[in-house]
Amino acid sequence: MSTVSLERNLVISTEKLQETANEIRKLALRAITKANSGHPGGSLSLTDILTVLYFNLLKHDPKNPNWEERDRVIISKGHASPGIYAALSLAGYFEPEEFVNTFRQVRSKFQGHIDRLKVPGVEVSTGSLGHGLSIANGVALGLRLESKKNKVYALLSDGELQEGQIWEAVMASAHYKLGNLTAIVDRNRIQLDGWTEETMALNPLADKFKAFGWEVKEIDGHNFSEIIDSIQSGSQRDLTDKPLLILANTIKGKGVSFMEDKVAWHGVAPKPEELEAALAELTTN
Ligand SMILES: Cc1ncc(C[n+]2csc(CCOP(=O)(O)OP(=O)(O)O)c2C)c(N)n1
Ligand SMILES: [Mg+2]
Repeated sequence: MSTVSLERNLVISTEKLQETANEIRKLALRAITKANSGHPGGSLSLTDILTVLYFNLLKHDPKNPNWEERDRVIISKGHASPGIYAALSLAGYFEPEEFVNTFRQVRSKFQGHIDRLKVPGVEVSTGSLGHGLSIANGVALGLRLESKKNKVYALLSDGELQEGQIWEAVMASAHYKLGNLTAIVDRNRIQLDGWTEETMALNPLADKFKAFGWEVKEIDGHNFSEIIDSIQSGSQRDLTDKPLLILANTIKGKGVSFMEDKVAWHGVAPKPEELEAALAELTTN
């Protein structure tokens, strides 16, 4: 059994992380199928990163979501709500079945896009892409002004980086030397209806962030050790170091063979028989 040792002196096996990630993926897909609506591809590509954060490295308290000492996770890709709700529910913020049974229903708090006022654990309401990094900058600056040690994580998608606002924010994070900020890009290479490089090329992405004054670590976004090491290196920086970008190479639809790297699974619900096949894969793998 391989293990990873953690900053807070916990040791969590990679098997346990994988098991948790599988459970998150299963809950997300069940909810999307029941609602017959939602975004599987970008939920599954983000899952391993969410798993490391919420089950491993993050300073947070699901019983006290507004705990002042918590790290702040600002998830800019708010359409990945099924994966986010699944992770938050398993972490203990609310009941998993409440989310699965009411996702995207009228009057449910579990809307298609995450809402801070409705769902405990959601730091910022998002869904309109492009805003998360600017918000994270403000939060990081505010915390630093008060000499607080809380870390700020901004989770971004890659198609989202085509928004002009992102690049204003990238400039500002570096200008203000936000050493308490780590941005993680879910680099699944696919956006709504095509490959990013064909729609509006982003490469060379690492070089672009470096040129803007960021430190960059490029990792396999499905390798738990790499995710942990990169996030830990971010959390060990001084408050006025360069901001850190973790460029996480991922696979859209990760974990379900027929969804992996398929543009078509960006925002389509599985049919019941497809759900069964997906759940079977996630149970045996
Ligand atoms: C400002 C804005 N424009 C359009 C959309 C509609 N939309 C939702 S998801 C998506 C594609 C996102 O692709 P990417 O950012 O790569 O996300 P991921 O692959 O992680 O799902 C789009 C265009 C939106 N949510 N916000
Ligand atoms: Mg993408």
